Amino acid sequence: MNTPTTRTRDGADTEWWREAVIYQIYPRSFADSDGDGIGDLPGIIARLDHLVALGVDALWLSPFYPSPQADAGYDVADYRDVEPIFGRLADADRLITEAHDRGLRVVVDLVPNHTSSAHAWFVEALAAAPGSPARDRYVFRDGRGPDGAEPPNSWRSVFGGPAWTRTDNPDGTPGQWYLHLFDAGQPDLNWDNPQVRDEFVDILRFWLDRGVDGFRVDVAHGLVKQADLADWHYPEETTSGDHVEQPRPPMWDQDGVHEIYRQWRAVLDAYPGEQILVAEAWVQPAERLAAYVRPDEMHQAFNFEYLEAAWSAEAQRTVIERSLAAASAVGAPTTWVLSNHDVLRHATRLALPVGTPRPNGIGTDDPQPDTALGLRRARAATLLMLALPGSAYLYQGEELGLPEHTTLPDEVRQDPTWRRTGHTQRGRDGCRVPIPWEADSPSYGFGPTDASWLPQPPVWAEYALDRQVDVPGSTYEMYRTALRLRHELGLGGGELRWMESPDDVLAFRIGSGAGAEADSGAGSDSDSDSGAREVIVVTNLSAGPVALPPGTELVHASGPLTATGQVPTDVTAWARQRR
Ligand code: TEU
Repeated sequence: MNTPTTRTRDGADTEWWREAVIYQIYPRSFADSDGDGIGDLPGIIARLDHLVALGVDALWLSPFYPSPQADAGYDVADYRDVEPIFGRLADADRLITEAHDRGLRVVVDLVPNHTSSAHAWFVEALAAAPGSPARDRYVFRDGRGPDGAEPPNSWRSVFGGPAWTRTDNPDGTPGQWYLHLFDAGQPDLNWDNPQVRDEFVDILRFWLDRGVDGFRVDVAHGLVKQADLADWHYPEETTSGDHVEQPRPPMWDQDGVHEIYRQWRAVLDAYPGEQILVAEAWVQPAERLAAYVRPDEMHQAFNFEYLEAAWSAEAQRTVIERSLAAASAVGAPTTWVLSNHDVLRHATRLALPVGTPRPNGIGTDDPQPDTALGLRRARAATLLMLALPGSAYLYQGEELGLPEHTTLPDEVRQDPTWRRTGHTQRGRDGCRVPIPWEADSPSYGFGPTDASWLPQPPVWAEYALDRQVDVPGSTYEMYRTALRLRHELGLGGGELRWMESPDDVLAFRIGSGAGAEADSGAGSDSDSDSGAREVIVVTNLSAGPVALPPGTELVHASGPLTATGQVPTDVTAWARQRR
């Protein structure tokens, strides 16, 4: 196995990212310091101790850069500053310092596939003539048809509608079209243009110089397009890049992207410390995704195949095995993720009938998921995930067991998907609702006033952090204990070994170093006596309760065991060999 090496500030090879638990902060919705109803960087700083208490290793911040917010900040107008609604550049600096002071690493979001239409380059491109260098930084083309009135090709936006918008010439006549795989306010950059490449190297350095520990790379599979921009015939009903069909669509996962990441890796490696690149790439199968994390490219890639896996023992086992094999073939750590700002929260998703496709948002007139079932499965899924080797990503609010907001009034929806699909797909607002911190405060403690950019449902009081701290069995305390044990026992660096188990039950041993050798009686460290550093994980996806393996005792569980000490349906238990 080919293991890349990295250096820390003090010269040690810690490779923190191989087993890190990284917490995603969506700045609009985390904590609001000034009462305008939108979260901000000072708000995050004031809540950093929550992350320390929870026990994560790092945080990843979704974009906080100047932006018209056509796609909640994923439309960046200036990559080297802070959007005034989120604060100032000095706040970003302070956030990095304060996080570091608490032992937390900071990963920022880099959006290289597209800029905002308000970016100076795009404004310049619109004012420039067809064929000009300013236009060459983007993907401008003449339209098809007699008057160029048809889009240049058949591509569709991930958010619905055509992936092209026609421009007006300075004299008011219709002009060329520009490509946008997302919203019209997010024109795609032309990555064949050397200026674009130089600019992003410079942006990387700008944030590295400010002390960030890494970059989550947005739409990492989209930067390079097939040169001929060939038409693509979409299978029925497929407008998103989430599911890659065969043959590969001409706008996703082109081989040319890898050269870009090799260049970026060299930029990062020239800095002291261990900064990482994380690919947000909706690429399947796992082997194809693994190409993004070869030793000279990125460090990690989000494992969306895992996120999408059905809640069945077979699907879970298969995706775990495939993920581990694909990542280890290139010497990279596996990552695990169940929720983020783009998908239904897993406490709601897992309540949907097993095997149904993941809907893009849920609204009042849709069937309403069973909240209790969803939470029960979400807790079981989380405890399974946090025992797996590799790095795990958490999304703000999942540690409270937050469900999706499934009854948002349609008129408050802000995801461009809702508008661009002609009100057929509700989109992602339901997972972006501001976090409840205190049950009895205005906006549940999100900010000093009642203001909240998306309305919080009354049920948020039940989920508020202050209702869960020190409450045995609360979702928050379940996460906290799991993260503490995972850290103490080194589970993230452990080796997974499947055990015999009844049908529809997952069972495996996970242990680090000495503990993993416990079966053979090896292990000589003081705390490595037989099995002490090994956990036996049982996730019961069958219809009835199952016994823990003989000779084991319970360490942690996602829900109460039965009166006779069995693991009920939709519960994960962590046990250890009885001594
Ligand atoms: O998402 C990329 C992407 O293709 C999907 O996550 C997509 O947004 C989703 O499937 C729609 O259902 C990234 C960001 O995570 C997302 O928030 C941005 O909107 C998008 O890029 C554009 O920057």
